[in-house]
Amino acid sequence: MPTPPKDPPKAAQDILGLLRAARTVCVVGHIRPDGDCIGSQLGLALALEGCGKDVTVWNQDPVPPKLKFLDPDRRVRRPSAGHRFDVVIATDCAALDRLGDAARHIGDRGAFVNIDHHASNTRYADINWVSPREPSTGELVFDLCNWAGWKITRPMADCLFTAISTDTGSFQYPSTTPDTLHTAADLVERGAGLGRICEEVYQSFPLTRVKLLRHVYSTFRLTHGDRTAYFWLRQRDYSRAGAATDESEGLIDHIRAIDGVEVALVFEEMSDGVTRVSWRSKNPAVDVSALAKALGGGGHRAAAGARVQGTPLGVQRRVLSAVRKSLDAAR
Ligand SMILES: [Mn+2]
Repeated sequence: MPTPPKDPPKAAQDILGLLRAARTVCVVGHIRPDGDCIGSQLGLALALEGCGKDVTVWNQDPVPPKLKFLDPDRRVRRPSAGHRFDVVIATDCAALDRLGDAARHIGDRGAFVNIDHHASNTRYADINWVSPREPSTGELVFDLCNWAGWKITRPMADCLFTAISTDTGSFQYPSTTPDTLHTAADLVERGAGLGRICEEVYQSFPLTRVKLLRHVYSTFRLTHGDRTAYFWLRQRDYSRAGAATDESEGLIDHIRAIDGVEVALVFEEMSDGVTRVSWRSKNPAVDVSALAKALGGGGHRAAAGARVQGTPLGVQRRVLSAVRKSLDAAR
């Protein structure tokens, strides 16, 4: 059964007006793209190509191997200089700096549009359609297609289903709503290959990632009366596993899943002396996006991240003490 129609908010109406008049459109996404980012970028790009637009899809970082099946024609390219676009659309991107290199090459444009679901979104564009109630940007793109009357083809359905599935933890996170499930069902009816998608995204880990996981299981620590779990990923852990840095995505879920753990954390040593911190919260009273925001990052109540300057131990102390305060306040 199709999702009952909602009315487009003003921002979505404005976006549709802009797109109707546009000839050239660039769809940009965030650095270290995840399934929601790539799925939303490609789903929207295919929709726009379907109605005759000249579409460019840019991401500073490559499509992760497990998502390559969504982009057989290699539409996602590295940003480059010397382009002019009628409309530039950022999908799933909470802040301008998250666009990385792409931000430098989208200056020559008619209008800039921001379609996102992060509560921390800084509303950096000319038109900002930010809907934090949605568990994924993919659902916003789905709604946009329906309001526009664009046909959702099978490849688009694959992209949008992947976007929704990955950002809801396969429909497990509490952010998942009845609408999310209706939308997912609608996409499967339109041909989204549920089996193929799950096989590619969840059942095809490279051995190098499993070696990283072995590191996680053998080194994770519990603290705060076992309510907090965390681990470190240092440069040498990646080289020992032979893994690329983007293979750390999702490792945090393995410690998040421990019974009794309310907050899970990953500390990642970046090459530039910065520590990348990721938070997950299973306690609705612990808003990790607030903790991330205090350190210059952002995200959602249950999943957030920040890049923090300082010595590794110093960063760990600051972060864990803020988590402890938040857990104490949530009692
Ligand atoms: Mn997302």
